[in-house]
Amino acid sequence: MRTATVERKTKETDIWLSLNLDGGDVSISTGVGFFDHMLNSFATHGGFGLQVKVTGDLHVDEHHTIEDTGIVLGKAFCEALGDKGGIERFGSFYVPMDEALAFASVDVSGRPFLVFDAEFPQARCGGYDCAMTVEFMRALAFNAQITLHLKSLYGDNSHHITEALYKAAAHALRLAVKSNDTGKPLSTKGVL
Ligand SMILES: [Mn+2]
Repeated sequence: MRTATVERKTKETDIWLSLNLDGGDVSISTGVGFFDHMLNSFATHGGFGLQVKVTGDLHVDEHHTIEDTGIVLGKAFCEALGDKGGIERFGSFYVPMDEALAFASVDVSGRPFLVFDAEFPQARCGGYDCAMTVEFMRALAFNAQITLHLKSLYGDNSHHITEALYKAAAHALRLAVKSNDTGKPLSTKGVL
């Protein structure tokens, strides 16, 4: 079973998250409506089972809630992937959303890295600061121990640009974590 359940409690956030790489129920509650929308899209398009319950310090702002959810989701990916054996390892995907186009490329490498190149014409999507997308994706990549490249090629609407980025990341991850039935890490080193 490629699953993980991770709990993390700090003075800023209290998070419970359950991930199944091979699908299952999707149930998201973070207290930030647009972020729930993004995580729902991420899980649905990635084909992941994902249940998330977050109680964060939203009286401050949404920063800790979103970044810490990225940390916990990344830890869940890392745990669910185990020794990273028997998967395709690489995945890349373009997602258009109306006028916006986003690209994502993933290597389940064991070497955490994020390259993020996107501009957002509007600063916010509802209660979500668009500056949080890079924070979430960095937390996800570093804690999952993956290399993640994300690029917005163009777009006029921050909701479309952000959603295309989350969906592109989801599809790239879906391809990368797909089972290849070898049971072994895809590496000349033999270990990832
Ligand atoms: Mn939308």
